[in-house]
Amino acid sequence: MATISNAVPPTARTLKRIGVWGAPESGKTTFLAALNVAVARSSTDLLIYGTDDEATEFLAENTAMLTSQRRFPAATETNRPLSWTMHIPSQRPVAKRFGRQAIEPVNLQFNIDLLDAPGRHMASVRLAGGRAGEELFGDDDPASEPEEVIEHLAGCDGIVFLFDPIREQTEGDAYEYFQGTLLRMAQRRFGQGGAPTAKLPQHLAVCVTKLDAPAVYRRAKLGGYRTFDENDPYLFPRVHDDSAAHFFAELCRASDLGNADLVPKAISHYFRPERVKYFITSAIGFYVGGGASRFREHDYQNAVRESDGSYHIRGPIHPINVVEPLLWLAKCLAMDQRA
Ligand SMILES: Nc1nc2c(ncn2[C@@H]2O[C@H](COP(=O)(O)OP(=O)(O)OP(=O)(O)O)[C@@H](O)[C@H]2O)c(=O)[nH]1
Ligand SMILES: [Mg+2]
Repeated sequence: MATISNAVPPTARTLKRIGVWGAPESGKTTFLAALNVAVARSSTDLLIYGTDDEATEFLAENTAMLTSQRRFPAATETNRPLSWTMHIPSQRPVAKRFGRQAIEPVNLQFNIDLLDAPGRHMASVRLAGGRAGEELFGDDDPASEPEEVIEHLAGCDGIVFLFDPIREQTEGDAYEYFQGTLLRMAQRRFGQGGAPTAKLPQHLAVCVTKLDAPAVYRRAKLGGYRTFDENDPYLFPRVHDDSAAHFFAELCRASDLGNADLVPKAISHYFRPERVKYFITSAIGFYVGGGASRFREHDYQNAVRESDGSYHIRGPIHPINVVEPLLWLAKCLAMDQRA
């Protein structure tokens, strides 16, 4: 039986690589940019900082962009490696004498090496119709940026996969981007001789983005997925982790244009089920302002479209499930290290 130890928490350092994967405009850069705010708003005692100037600059610049300028980051033009450290209070099981186990508190110092890459680098191989992937992968240049992305993802311990239901409705290309990357990762892992049942080793946090967008929020509400946490002073709507996988599958099935319904199948074919978890997220969260102190059903949109087609953010950002996928990955990877 496990007992709680009273020892002073030791610090466990781990160097892990986390990849962020998603189609263009799926929200990768905004998700990372919102992380700083998500950490600051978290009820857990977390800390995040860059381990070099580039990573610190990214956090500082993009946090200011979202919070002061109230604009979204620009589309990513080129691969940008980012190296951060997160401090996470956690617990780990330790073996005691006589075959007993104890749970001990531990401060995880989690070094995250990320690559923020343009989504177009994750396109499929030689797509029909001259889409982005054709010219990008055409010469198979190993030094090219798309190759660097695949190389990075294949070598990651954990992956945050972002699925944007809005883009899927207009472009219908989520599966295209998903399977292009997946096949190349599998090729690197298994080569020519992989067993048919072999799975990729990574932990995968599947994150549906833009819950705050009306098309996604309405579907969550009408489908009965919406919940409220009574401990949340803002009473923001969420989708509980237990039903996140169902909601994700429903959004994938709802795609009239593309083949997104194949994405959940592909996930279960390529990844171990116990290493996959689903999160319904929003980097900017819902609007609270104009004298209101909590979420209001009739005025929740935080991203509004301007006449030039760009979006601006109306009020403070309240990221939803942005830090949680990383916390989950950190915990899984800390356990793995122990094994
Ligand atoms: N409503 C809403 N829109 C978002 C959110 N996050 C991103 N967006 C929108 O999605 C657009 C693209 O976001 P990015 O973060 O640049 O997406 P990306 O995946 O990094 O795109 P590339 O770098 O081009 O691959 C933004 O300009 C916003 O319009 C969100 O949390 N809510
Ligand atoms: Mg980007």
